[in-house]
Amino acid sequence: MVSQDFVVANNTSRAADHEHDYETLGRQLRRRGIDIDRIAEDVARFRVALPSWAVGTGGTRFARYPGPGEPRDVFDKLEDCAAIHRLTGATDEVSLHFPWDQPDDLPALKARADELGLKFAPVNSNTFQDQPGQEHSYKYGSLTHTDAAVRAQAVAHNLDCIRMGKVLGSRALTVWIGDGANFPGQQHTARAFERYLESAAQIYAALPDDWCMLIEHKMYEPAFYATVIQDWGSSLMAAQALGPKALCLVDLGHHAPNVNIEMIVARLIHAGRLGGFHFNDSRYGDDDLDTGSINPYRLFLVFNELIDAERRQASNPSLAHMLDQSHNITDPVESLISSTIELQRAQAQALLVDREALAEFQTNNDALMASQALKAAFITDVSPILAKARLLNDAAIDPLGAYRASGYRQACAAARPAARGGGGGIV
Ligand SMILES: [Mn+2]
Repeated sequence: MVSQDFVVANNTSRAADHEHDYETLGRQLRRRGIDIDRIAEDVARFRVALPSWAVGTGGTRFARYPGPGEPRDVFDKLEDCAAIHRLTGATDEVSLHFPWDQPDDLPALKARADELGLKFAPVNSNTFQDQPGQEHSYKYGSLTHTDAAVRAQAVAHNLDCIRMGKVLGSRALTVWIGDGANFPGQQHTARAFERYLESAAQIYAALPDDWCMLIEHKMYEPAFYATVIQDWGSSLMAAQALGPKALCLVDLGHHAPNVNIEMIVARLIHAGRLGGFHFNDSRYGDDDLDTGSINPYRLFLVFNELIDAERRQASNPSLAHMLDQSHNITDPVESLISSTIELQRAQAQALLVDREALAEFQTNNDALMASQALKAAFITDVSPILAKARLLNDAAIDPLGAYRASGYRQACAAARPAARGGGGGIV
């Protein structure tokens, strides 16, 4: 574990510089009519769930190169998540994936999470892989399969995920299916969607009152010609057909290159159906790169829509923020720490937008100054605000520096025997 005492000691040597930087930025922001403490308090309230599948090294379709001290099971994964939360103060929730994370003893897992101060975010079902001993194969689809017996098996797995999630205190089920076609003509496009709605309705009917179902769309892969839930339009149609507890989940990597994701976010908020995010970054496709590592401006623009909706008190359910990344060449703990920081950075920048001025520029069709209003917020170095937010949460001023100094990875490498390399780890 990374202990609280260690974090406090690590902060001591950085406190004076931090205070100085925070005061300097505070003076700057005061001139812009912004109270830095309010921004820091808002950022301190931000939470993002860690994906259990991302604390181990990911992989590509070609190979996986495991690192030292990888988690061996879901209990080790919780340890890593707790270490990340200790350093960031923003990640006390974990999103599990079944059956990957299915323990023999669910109450024991819940008890361990309680001990570590962790809660469970939406649980994820998996009908895009066959599991050992499974009666029917998902090779040609799951919830939309032409064979009713396969669809029933896929529905049953989702109901099982809800059952397990209830024991763990989760309140949502995320459903992503790889169903689709590789060839024109392979699948009846309309009927496949109808079968999806029929299967999803059975899952929806099993949701407890305080649960929601998050529908995750993805343009392609593994289906390379047509995917049944390929875009936000299909996702929204499904959500609206199912009922108010069905919401749309936006994974930033699941769109064509250059698609205007912030606009999708705005439209889903308009419909009251934005359920949450899988944050990551991408250059070409579903690259699952670290959040904010490729296109931080886009991330800022997404948060700009979220803050705008908040200020307008737009009617939309509260959002499930989750990371969904594949760490192939970095220490996954470090990637998750830095991704959390980038999310808070985007949030802080979006909180700095002068919305009154922006509204006026928009009304007057002053395109240049409107874009400058956004840029002024984006180019402000909000790092001292992020550090302050972490201090408010008893976390580290410099989480990455503290992590490297903690020797956590080395301790894990000693305690956890090396995982074998081998097959592709794409998830
Ligand atoms: Mn995802």
